[in-house]
Amino acid sequence: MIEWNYHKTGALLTTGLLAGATACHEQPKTPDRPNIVYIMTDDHTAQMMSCYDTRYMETPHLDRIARDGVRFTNSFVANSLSGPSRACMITGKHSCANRFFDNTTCVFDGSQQTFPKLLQRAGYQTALVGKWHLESLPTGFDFWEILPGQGDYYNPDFVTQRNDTVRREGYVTNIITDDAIRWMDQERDPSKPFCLLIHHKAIHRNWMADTCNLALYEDRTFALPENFFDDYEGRPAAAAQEMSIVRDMDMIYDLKMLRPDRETRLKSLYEQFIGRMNPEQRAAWDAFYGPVIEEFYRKNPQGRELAEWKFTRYMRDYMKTVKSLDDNVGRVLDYLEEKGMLDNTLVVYTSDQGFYMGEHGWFDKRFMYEESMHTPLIMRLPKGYAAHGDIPQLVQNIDYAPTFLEMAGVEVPDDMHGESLAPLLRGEQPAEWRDALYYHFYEYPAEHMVKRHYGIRTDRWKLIHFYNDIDVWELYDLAADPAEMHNLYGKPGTEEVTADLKARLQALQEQYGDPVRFGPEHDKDMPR
Ligand code: SGN
Ligand code: CA
Repeated sequence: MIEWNYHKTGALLTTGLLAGATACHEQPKTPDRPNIVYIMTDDHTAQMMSCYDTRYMETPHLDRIARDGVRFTNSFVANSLSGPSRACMITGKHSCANRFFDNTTCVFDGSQQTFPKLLQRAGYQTALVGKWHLESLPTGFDFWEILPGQGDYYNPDFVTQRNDTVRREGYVTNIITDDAIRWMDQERDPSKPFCLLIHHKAIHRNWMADTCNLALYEDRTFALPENFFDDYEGRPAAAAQEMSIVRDMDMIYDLKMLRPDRETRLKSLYEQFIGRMNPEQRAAWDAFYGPVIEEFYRKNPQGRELAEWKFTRYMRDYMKTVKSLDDNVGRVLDYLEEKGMLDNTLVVYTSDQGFYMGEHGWFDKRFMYEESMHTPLIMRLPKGYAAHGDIPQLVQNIDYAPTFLEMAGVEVPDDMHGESLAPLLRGEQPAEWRDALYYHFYEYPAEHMVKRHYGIRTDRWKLIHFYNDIDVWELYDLAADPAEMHNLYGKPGTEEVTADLKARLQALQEQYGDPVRFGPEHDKDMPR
């Protein structure tokens, strides 16, 4: 089994897979109805969590979840984009069934079955605070308070349950956490178990840190990833994207090099964002970025030097934004501990997808390639769940809904596509576990110009079909080529594995009811 785990510290986690597998011992009793605190961030990739990867930054509070609980080393999404990922998670179904295909044209049908509704019906108190991004208003929650669309980092607006919009003073990651803790502490019905979704805006583009973290990491420099200057040979869809750090990252909007006499495509959007700041926030922002801007325009780097400069600034801004997340996750853990609730609560930390930190020269996500199909998934388990350490099975974000339901003692509906992870969390080694994952990305033509594609990933192989205005297959041997640089499709010697993967891909499409059948002639079946 190949684990999505580029640079892990062997020492950090013990492989505790067998913890629950001591056959002669009685299984510890799992609690009947644990609380569920489901923390999800936006675009937080495993490269930027020290429990997965030690090259870049320290995330001590997230590491605490992994150290005390479990770390999934083969965790993936079904469609690497915010709205679609959220729809997959909340329904336990692939996009073809929940009908939320992309961020730009879809409105979530809130009358459909979701796990919060099923938990609520079973007597759980349910709440959602933060990013929602499904366009219709939330259903199935006793309490909710959401950011409109992507939300803002500074002094964000929230849409409340009364359907009014309230502007709040402060930094978004702190406010979401304050409100989540306030709900647990003062507003919920303490006689009932609860399920709380804390869904952050951070670390979404354009990576605006809290003023108190602006000065951090300024002494850090990073080597460009080996494939930063990828030539995309044999991969025309990869060549066609618009998510290159060198070419597409905006000097002002993304990298904050604001100067009155410079214009960039996204400058006015950046001005709106910083225009939301109060005088103290703005003064701290300008005090930090002013000298960086001055130095940048004075030195005027070009070519490779400019590429390195952009990559460095991107990494630092991203890390500063993660710092607030890590600290705020620590606050939630401390609160649960202080109230004596940790042992009766499932704490989940994940992201709506992974992200490129310069691999292939990119930022953003969307592709079925590893960095963006993978998503971090760590959990602290309620007492009685025996798993500890790494869980290597192939899991996907459609699995969260059935997992929460099974752990809450609620029957998992047959039409959910996901598998409950509860057996893995009990430390069992199920003889039959899925051996392949299905993926389908639809948002094209659109921002970043990643073409429509679907595919299958097994523990060793990945087969992808890019379609719509292109008809290209890609095949990767992840054991030999984890960076997915060599498209083996059509190469002599791969006939058998290709035929096998195509048959399995088609079987998955049939299983999930996805109408695609290998070819542009089927585009008419697709949404839009
Ligand atoms: C915005 C960003 C994109 C990003 C999408 C989707 N552009 O449109 O870079 O890919 O969100 O992200 S921006 O100019 O508005 O920042 S997602 O995580 O919500 O799916
Ligand atoms: Ca996202």
